[in-house]
Amino acid sequence: MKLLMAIASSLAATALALSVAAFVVADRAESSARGASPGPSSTQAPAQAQTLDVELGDVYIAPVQMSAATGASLVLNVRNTGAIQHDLRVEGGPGTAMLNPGGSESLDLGALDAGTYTLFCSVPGHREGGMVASLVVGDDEHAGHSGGRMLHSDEDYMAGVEAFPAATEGLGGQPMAPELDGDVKVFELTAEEIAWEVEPGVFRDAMAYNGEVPGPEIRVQLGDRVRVVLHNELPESTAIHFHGLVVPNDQDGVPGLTQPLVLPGESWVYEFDVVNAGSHMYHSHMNGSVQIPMGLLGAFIVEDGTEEVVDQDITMILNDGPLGYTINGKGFPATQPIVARQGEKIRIRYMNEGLQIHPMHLHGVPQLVVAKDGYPLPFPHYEDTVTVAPGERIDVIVEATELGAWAFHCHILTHAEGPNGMFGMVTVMLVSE
Ligand SMILES: [Cu+2]
Repeated sequence: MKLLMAIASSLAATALALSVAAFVVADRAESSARGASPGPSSTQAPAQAQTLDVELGDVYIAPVQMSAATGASLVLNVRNTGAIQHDLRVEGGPGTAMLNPGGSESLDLGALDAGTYTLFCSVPGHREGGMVASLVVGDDEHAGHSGGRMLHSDEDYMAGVEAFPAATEGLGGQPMAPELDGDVKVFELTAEEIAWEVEPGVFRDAMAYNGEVPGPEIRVQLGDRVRVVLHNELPESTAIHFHGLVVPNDQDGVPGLTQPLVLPGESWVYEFDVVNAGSHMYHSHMNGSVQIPMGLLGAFIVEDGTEEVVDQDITMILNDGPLGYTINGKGFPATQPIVARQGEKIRIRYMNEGLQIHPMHLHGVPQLVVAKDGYPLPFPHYEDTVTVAPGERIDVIVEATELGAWAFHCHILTHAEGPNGMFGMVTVMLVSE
């Protein structure tokens, strides 16, 4: 961070001031309730009921802005169109039950007092991930010129930018040196539940290998013999799948199909020759839609000596779910910047361990796409927005030719910015002389 600060202070031309000022997350929750209290109003005469259709997706609420009149009861017809559970709650008021995928519920709010109400999903991480909407009832004096739209907060926005890059506890994806057993490279991974600080002051229930999210980065050479020893300290069964690596069937890590369950307290040993190079991953293959989004994942990189020589080799693991929208386990402003000297060549290895696609847009310079799923492309090509689908790995080369602080973010904008500023999948490439 000191290095970044020094470089940042030398960038007089850039308007982006970086400091470690505290990021006031609490403000996010408070800026929209504005004293309105949910619940039926006894002073209103019954009138025609109003209904609004509300869709809960992964992870969004549609529409994001709703309006209703005073004096008539309001019913929200809520449907979960996503692939995971969601609910809809009125801040300080009632809410639906937890709805399974495809589930629906009519939420009768009665006749509400005039005001602006905040609606959100209470699944951990979903509100921060964008599942928040506003409901303006009547002629809300606070809605001002926005015509009922929730006004964004310049103060919160600037506080987030100024806090970047914010310090948090724990750093994921740290390089892991193997123990050697003869010629075999041995990696010990312990799966356990932890509390993980995703952004300053925000700790989420997570699952981690060796206490970090993503798990330690494994990097070996083509032809190596590798042993991975899994210790399961979770309260549930698990297993490790080596995603993208060509391994013997009985090392593929799918309980019931290629191996027994690894029960709580048990260990399991994987061992194989590494026969294909490139950017790969390891992750849980048990209760995967929960264990992987909660953090049981890591990079497994295989070098074969033919890689283009670069000044920096950066792994960017994208994830979404209970930890929010994260790059290498952190959400903005706790994401790590890329700090480069002008002219440096940087390899970025995108890996998507989440449930959604993430089009990663780097301002300033194009990205040369050189490999997909670990396999070099016969004809590398330029993109400025590189879409990474779940399970994919895409390698790009970026040349830091342009000076300045360049925003670098997912371009599904609800993964990157809300009324209270930037969050989630946002970082900065800082290029200095
Ligand atoms: Cu995204």
